[in-house]
Amino acid sequence: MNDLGRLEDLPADYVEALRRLNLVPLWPSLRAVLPPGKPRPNTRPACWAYETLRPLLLKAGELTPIEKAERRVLVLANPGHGLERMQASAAMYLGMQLLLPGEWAPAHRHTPNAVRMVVEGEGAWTTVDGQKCPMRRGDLILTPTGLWHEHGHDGNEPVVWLDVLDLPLVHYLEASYHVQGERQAQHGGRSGRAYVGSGVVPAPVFQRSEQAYPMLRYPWADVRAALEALAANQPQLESVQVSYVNPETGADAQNILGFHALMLRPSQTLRLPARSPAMVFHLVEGDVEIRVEDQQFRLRAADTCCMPGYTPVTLVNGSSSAPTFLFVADETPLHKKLGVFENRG
Ligand code: GTQ
Repeated sequence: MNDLGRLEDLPADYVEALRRLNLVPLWPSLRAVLPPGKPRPNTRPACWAYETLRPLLLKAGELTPIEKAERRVLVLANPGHGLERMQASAAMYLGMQLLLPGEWAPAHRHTPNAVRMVVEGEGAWTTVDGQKCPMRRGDLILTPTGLWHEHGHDGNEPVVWLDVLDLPLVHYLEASYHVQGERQAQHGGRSGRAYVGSGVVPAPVFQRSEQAYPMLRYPWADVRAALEALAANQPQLESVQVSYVNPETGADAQNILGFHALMLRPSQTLRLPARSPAMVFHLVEGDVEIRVEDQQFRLRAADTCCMPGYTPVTLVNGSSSAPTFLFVADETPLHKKLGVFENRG
């Protein structure tokens, strides 16, 4: 590879004359924006242990009333991007949100898409577009772009969930904003259990739903049962995985980020190929070692980690007797829509 001219190689008055006209020479920066062979991601492998984060999140509950926070969240910020940028990867934002008994996080809607993966506690709910979605460990609740949402809590213990948003991307696009709203009237709306039978969808008078997001809540009990059934039915299947989809169309549940659940059989080692999108893993149940490049991360229940794209990742179930269950978020729908998706094996 030939060396390209540097900025310092140019006369200072020439560079200054360019700058005054808002002009920049490409060649000193060409390799930075188009590196050879593969990208140089800022996203680093990073892991957040729930045990270390939890007391600090509960402390936030003492320090900052919900009225002063609106959303009481500690952001899982990837140091490779700089913490103040609050991003886990190029397109993904992760936050751990705390709601205490009796609290209410007021209604708003915004352009970024969000999902909640419930981590701990009982009694909280999110109302999305008028549908009250109860929150239990492992449930996935969608808050797609533009839909009103608010969080409330009728229980008596702290509730914590993981927020996954495409906020860094939408912010980068200069398309991120929110609108405050009134407390929503709760209506039946989409029936929470309407899509429980796989292969059939409700069709009143043979009219299928035309809603863009017909299913908002994916109970963990159903997802876990689907994984166990898949593993039992296909003993040779290496990657026991399901994807969260729109049950009317089979397309990804949301437009930009993809969501999946994965089961590792006892003692299983699963090598995931190097693909262009970054990935997030959240351990719902079990024990896993994640190997990436020359690093290893040991995840216990409720731990979360982030991995850059273009990098193979190996998952090892640390238990020889029990399965391990992971929730996975990634940037695959975005990469596929943009035509930059790659699987390098
Ligand atoms: O719960 O609506 O972590 O608006 C960041 C922004 C959560 C939310 C976040 C949000 C929310």
